[in-house]
Amino acid sequence: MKPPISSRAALILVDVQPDFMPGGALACHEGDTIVPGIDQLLKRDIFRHVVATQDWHPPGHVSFATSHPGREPFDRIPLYGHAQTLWPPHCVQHTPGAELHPSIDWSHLDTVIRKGDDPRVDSYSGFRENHGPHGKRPSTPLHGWLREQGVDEVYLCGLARDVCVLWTAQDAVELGYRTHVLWDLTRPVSPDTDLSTRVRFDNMGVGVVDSSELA
Ligand code: VGL
Ligand code: ZN
Repeated sequence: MKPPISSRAALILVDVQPDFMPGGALACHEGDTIVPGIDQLLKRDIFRHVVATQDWHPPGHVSFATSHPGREPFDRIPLYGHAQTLWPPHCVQHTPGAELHPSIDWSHLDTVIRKGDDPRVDSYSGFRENHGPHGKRPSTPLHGWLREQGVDEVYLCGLARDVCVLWTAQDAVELGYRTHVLWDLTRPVSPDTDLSTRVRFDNMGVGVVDSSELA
Protein backbone atom coordinates (compact mmCIF):
# COMPACT_ATOMS: atom_id res chain seq x y z
CA MET A 1 0.00 0.00 0.00
CA LYS A 2 1.22 3.45 -0.85
CA PRO A 3 1.19 5.80 2.13
CA PRO A 4 -1.48 8.51 1.89
CA ILE A 5 -0.42 12.10 1.32
CA SER A 6 -0.19 14.05 4.55
CA SER A 7 -2.79 16.77 5.13
CA ARG A 8 0.22 18.99 5.91
CA ALA A 9 1.59 18.54 2.36
CA ALA A 10 1.09 21.03 -0.48
CA LEU A 11 1.30 20.52 -4.22
CA ILE A 12 3.18 23.37 -5.90
CA LEU A 13 2.61 23.74 -9.64
CA VAL A 14 5.51 25.75 -11.01
CA ASP A 15 5.01 27.98 -14.07
CA VAL A 16 2.59 25.79 -16.05
CA GLN A 17 2.19 28.48 -18.71
CA PRO A 18 1.94 28.33 -22.54
CA ASP A 19 5.15 30.31 -23.08
CA PHE A 20 7.10 27.35 -21.60
CA MET A 21 5.50 24.85 -24.01
CA PRO A 22 6.39 24.06 -27.64
CA GLY A 23 5.30 27.02 -29.78
CA GLY A 24 5.76 29.36 -26.81
CA ALA A 25 8.38 32.06 -26.33
CA LEU A 26 10.65 29.96 -24.07
CA ALA A 27 9.68 26.38 -24.83
CA CYS A 28 10.77 23.56 -22.58
CA HIS A 29 11.62 20.26 -24.26
CA GLU A 30 8.27 18.36 -24.46
CA GLY A 31 6.83 20.90 -22.02
CA ASP A 32 3.26 20.27 -23.18
CA THR A 33 3.41 16.56 -22.33
CA ILE A 34 2.96 17.26 -18.60
CA VAL A 35 -0.37 19.03 -19.04
CA PRO A 36 -2.72 15.99 -19.10
CA GLY A 37 -0.93 14.39 -16.13
CA ILE A 38 -1.20 17.56 -14.07
CA ASP A 39 -4.88 17.89 -14.92
CA GLN A 40 -5.47 14.26 -13.88
CA LEU A 41 -3.50 14.72 -10.67
CA LEU A 42 -5.61 17.75 -9.73
CA LYS A 43 -8.81 15.83 -10.50
CA ARG A 44 -7.76 13.10 -8.04
CA ASP A 45 -7.98 15.78 -5.35
CA ILE A 46 -5.41 14.09 -3.08
CA PHE A 47 -3.70 17.28 -1.89
CA ARG A 48 -5.24 19.37 0.85
CA HIS A 49 -3.25 22.42 -0.33
CA VAL A 50 -2.58 23.39 -3.96
CA VAL A 51 -0.55 26.40 -5.08
CA ALA A 52 0.55 27.59 -8.52
CA THR A 53 3.39 29.93 -9.33
CA GLN A 54 3.12 32.19 -12.37
CA ASP A 55 6.10 33.79 -14.11
CA TRP A 56 4.84 37.35 -14.59
CA HIS A 57 7.24 39.80 -16.20
CA PRO A 58 6.70 43.43 -17.20
CA PRO A 59 7.73 44.37 -20.77
CA GLY A 60 11.44 45.24 -20.86
CA HIS A 61 12.28 42.92 -17.93
CA VAL A 62 15.99 42.70 -17.07
CA SER A 63 16.06 38.95 -17.92
CA PHE A 64 15.01 39.57 -21.53
CA ALA A 65 17.84 39.53 -24.07
CA THR A 66 16.03 42.34 -25.89
CA SER A 67 16.63 44.60 -22.87
CA HIS A 68 20.42 44.35 -23.49
CA PRO A 69 21.44 45.69 -26.92
CA GLY A 70 23.92 43.40 -28.69
CA ARG A 71 23.02 40.38 -26.53
CA GLU A 72 21.36 37.15 -27.63
CA PRO A 73 19.00 34.82 -25.79
CA PHE A 74 20.88 32.34 -23.57
CA ASP A 75 23.91 34.69 -23.22
CA ARG A 76 24.99 35.08 -19.62
CA ILE A 77 25.79 38.52 -18.21
CA PRO A 78 26.97 39.67 -14.78
CA LEU A 79 24.14 41.18 -12.74
CA TYR A 80 24.44 42.20 -9.06
CA GLY A 81 27.60 40.09 -8.84
CA HIS A 82 25.98 36.91 -10.18
CA ALA A 83 25.51 35.39 -13.63
CA GLN A 84 22.15 36.16 -15.21
CA THR A 85 21.01 34.10 -18.18
CA LEU A 86 19.23 36.20 -20.78
CA TRP A 87 16.00 34.69 -22.10
CA PRO A 88 13.75 35.46 -25.03
CA PRO A 89 10.96 37.75 -23.82
CA HIS A 90 8.39 35.44 -22.18
CA CYS A 91 5.45 35.46 -19.78
CA VAL A 92 4.80 39.15 -20.33
CA GLN A 93 2.02 40.23 -17.96
CA HIS A 94 -1.52 39.94 -19.38
CA THR A 95 -0.41 38.13 -22.57
CA PRO A 96 -1.81 34.67 -23.51
CA GLY A 97 1.61 33.03 -23.05
CA ALA A 98 1.62 34.10 -19.40
CA GLU A 99 -1.75 32.57 -18.50
CA LEU A 100 -2.03 29.51 -16.34
CA HIS A 101 -2.40 26.83 -18.98
CA PRO A 102 -5.97 26.91 -20.36
CA SER A 103 -6.21 23.09 -20.74
CA ILE A 104 -5.99 22.56 -16.98
CA ASP A 105 -8.97 22.81 -14.63
CA TRP A 106 -7.58 25.21 -12.02
CA SER A 107 -10.66 25.12 -9.77
CA HIS A 108 -8.73 23.08 -7.16
CA LEU A 109 -6.19 25.87 -6.75
CA ASP A 110 -5.96 27.66 -3.37
CA THR A 111 -3.65 30.50 -4.37
CA VAL A 112 -1.39 31.81 -7.15
CA ILE A 113 2.03 33.29 -6.45
CA ARG A 114 3.17 35.65 -9.18
CA LYS A 115 6.91 36.21 -9.50
CA GLY A 116 9.34 38.11 -11.70
CA ASP A 117 7.28 41.30 -11.69
CA ASP A 118 10.17 43.48 -10.45
CA PRO A 119 11.64 44.82 -13.72
CA ARG A 120 15.18 44.80 -12.26
CA VAL A 121 15.32 41.29 -10.78
CA ASP A 122 14.63 37.78 -12.06
CA SER A 123 12.80 35.28 -9.89
CA TYR A 124 13.15 31.57 -10.62
CA SER A 125 12.13 30.25 -7.22
CA GLY A 126 8.54 30.53 -6.06
CA PHE A 127 9.89 31.50 -2.63
CA ARG A 128 12.47 34.22 -3.26
CA GLU A 129 13.69 36.48 -6.01
CA ASN A 130 17.11 35.87 -7.55
CA HIS A 131 19.89 38.14 -6.45
CA GLY A 132 18.87 41.79 -6.67
CA PRO A 133 20.16 45.31 -6.12
CA HIS A 134 19.64 45.19 -2.33
CA GLY A 135 22.00 42.31 -1.53
CA LYS A 136 19.39 40.00 -0.07
CA ARG A 137 16.79 37.97 -1.91
CA PRO A 138 13.28 39.37 -1.25
CA SER A 139 10.62 36.79 -0.39
CA THR A 140 7.38 36.15 -2.23
CA PRO A 141 4.28 35.43 -0.10
CA LEU A 142 4.67 31.64 -0.65
CA HIS A 143 6.51 30.67 2.55
CA GLY A 144 4.19 32.77 4.72
CA TRP A 145 1.11 31.31 3.06
CA LEU A 146 2.32 27.72 3.48
CA ARG A 147 3.17 28.32 7.13
CA GLU A 148 -0.29 29.77 7.77
CA GLN A 149 -1.78 26.55 6.40
CA GLY A 150 0.50 24.43 8.60
CA VAL A 151 2.30 22.95 5.59
CA ASP A 152 5.61 21.20 6.29
CA GLU A 153 6.00 19.10 3.13
CA VAL A 154 5.87 20.05 -0.56
CA TYR A 155 5.52 18.18 -3.86
CA LEU A 156 6.75 20.12 -6.89
CA CYS A 157 5.93 19.74 -10.56
CA GLY A 158 5.83 22.03 -13.61
CA LEU A 159 8.40 23.95 -15.63
CA ALA A 160 11.23 24.20 -16.02
CA ARG A 161 12.82 21.17 -14.34
CA ASP A 162 16.32 22.72 -14.65
CA VAL A 163 15.37 26.30 -13.74
CA CYS A 164 12.32 27.28 -11.71
CA VAL A 165 11.49 23.82 -10.33
CA LEU A 166 15.13 23.36 -9.31
CA TRP A 167 15.40 26.77 -7.62
CA THR A 168 12.04 26.32 -5.88
CA ALA A 169 13.14 22.91 -4.58
CA GLN A 170 16.41 24.35 -3.32
CA ASP A 171 14.63 27.08 -1.35
CA ALA A 172 12.01 24.64 -0.04
CA VAL A 173 14.76 22.44 1.40
CA GLU A 174 16.56 25.44 2.88
CA LEU A 175 13.32 26.65 4.47
CA GLY A 176 12.84 23.27 6.14
CA TYR A 177 10.13 21.62 4.03
CA ARG A 178 10.25 17.92 3.31
CA THR A 179 10.53 18.23 -0.46
CA HIS A 180 9.63 15.93 -3.35
CA VAL A 181 9.70 16.42 -7.10
CA LEU A 182 7.20 14.65 -9.38
CA TRP A 183 9.79 13.95 -12.06
CA ASP A 184 7.32 12.76 -14.73
CA LEU A 185 5.37 16.01 -14.40
CA THR A 186 8.39 18.27 -15.08
CA ARG A 187 10.36 19.02 -18.26
CA PRO A 188 13.59 20.98 -18.76
CA VAL A 189 14.58 23.89 -20.98
CA SER A 190 17.70 21.86 -21.86
CA PRO A 191 17.33 18.07 -21.75
CA ASP A 192 21.12 17.64 -21.50
CA THR A 193 20.84 18.96 -17.93
CA ASP A 194 18.64 16.07 -16.76
CA LEU A 195 21.41 13.96 -15.27
CA SER A 196 22.96 16.84 -13.32
CA THR A 197 19.53 18.05 -12.19
CA ARG A 198 18.73 14.57 -10.91
CA VAL A 199 22.04 14.44 -9.01
CA ARG A 200 21.39 17.89 -7.54
CA PHE A 201 17.96 16.80 -6.28
CA ASP A 202 19.49 13.69 -4.73
CA ASN A 203 22.28 15.68 -3.07
CA MET A 204 19.82 18.23 -1.67
CA GLY A 205 17.74 15.47 -0.11
CA VAL A 206 14.81 16.06 -2.47
CA GLY A 207 12.75 12.93 -3.03
CA VAL A 208 12.38 12.22 -6.74
CA VAL A 209 9.15 10.32 -7.40
CA ASP A 210 6.66 9.70 -10.21
CA SER A 211 3.06 10.82 -9.94
CA SER A 212 2.03 7.18 -10.38
CA GLU A 213 3.63 6.46 -6.98
CA LEU A 214 1.21 8.77 -5.16
CA ALA A 215 -1.53 6.99 -3.28
C1 VGL B 1 11.77 30.02 -16.11
C2 VGL B 1 13.55 30.89 -17.26
C3 VGL B 1 13.05 32.16 -17.11
C4 VGL B 1 11.08 28.82 -15.55
C5 VGL B 1 11.25 31.29 -15.93
O1 VGL B 1 9.86 28.87 -15.29
O2 VGL B 1 11.76 27.79 -15.37
N1 VGL B 1 12.91 29.83 -16.76
N2 VGL B 1 11.90 32.34 -16.44
ZN1 ZN C 1 10.95 34.22 -16.51
